[in-house]
Amino acid sequence: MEAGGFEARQREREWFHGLTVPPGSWTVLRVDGRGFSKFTEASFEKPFDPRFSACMVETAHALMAEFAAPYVYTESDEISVLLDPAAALFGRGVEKLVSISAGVASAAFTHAAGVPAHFDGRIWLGTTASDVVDYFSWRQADATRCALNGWCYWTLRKAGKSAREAGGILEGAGIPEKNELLYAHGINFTELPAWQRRGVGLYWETYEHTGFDPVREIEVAATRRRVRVERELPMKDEYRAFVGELLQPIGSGSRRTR
Ligand SMILES: Nc1nc2c(ncn2[C@@H]2O[C@H](COP(=O)(O)OP(=O)(O)O)[C@@H](O)[C@H]2O)c(=O)[nH]1
Ligand SMILES: [Mg+2]
Repeated sequence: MEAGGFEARQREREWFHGLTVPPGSWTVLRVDGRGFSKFTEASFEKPFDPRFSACMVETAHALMAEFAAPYVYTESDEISVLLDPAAALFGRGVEKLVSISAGVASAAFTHAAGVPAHFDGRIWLGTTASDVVDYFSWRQADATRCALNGWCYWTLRKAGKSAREAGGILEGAGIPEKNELLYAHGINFTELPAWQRRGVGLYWETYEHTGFDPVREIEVAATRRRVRVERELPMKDEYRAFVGELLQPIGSGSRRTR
């Protein structure tokens, strides 16, 4: 048997390796904690724990750095990482993007939390900036829905209801009933911390830095970039406008070249 042919046939069996994200498309990688309902019950406060949120934000940071992401959004146990359409990371390879995002998230979270945890990954594709606004608006609505459900469920559990009873009470209950349930237990949903109801956004902001040039012995002003962690995101139309504004310098013709 000819050795070169053998090699090529083995490579051919890496069947999905040629699968790529279409060039120029808007890509969001979303990672989600695997089995976190159970995992968080053992190590974190229910329904929300600032320590858990801090671990998620640290994980979001790591993903932002690895993928040079212009925007990263985290809610509950998931993180959405927006890629720059012009960047063509990892040759736009689907296997690479999915596995590296899940791998980075698992390592970063495990490091932050001190207990082993892992994430799955998937790819969302949009064709326009407006699709991306829809996407993040969709995830934020999910954050609000999960926060309301989580608060109701754990309020009932802490009031002595079993998992089955709490589930039964919430099944078929609408948003007003859920708000009233919380209110009856002294909780005003709209006054709960914004990060729980709206998620947390990470984006780049520029700031002026004054440094000292030791050669010329003068003070020099420089514009630098740093990551801003926004725990007080706006919601609904205001959030859409906020995301739209972040996308403007990316989506326009003036795409950054790397
Ligand atoms: N204790 C705790 N749990 C959280 C927190 N944020 C999210 N979770 C839990 O993470 C789980 C995420 O849901 P989902 O991904 O559908 O469940 P999974 O399939 O078990 O990972 C839910 O059970 C949430 O209650 C938090 O701040 N504290
Ligand atoms: Mg999960």
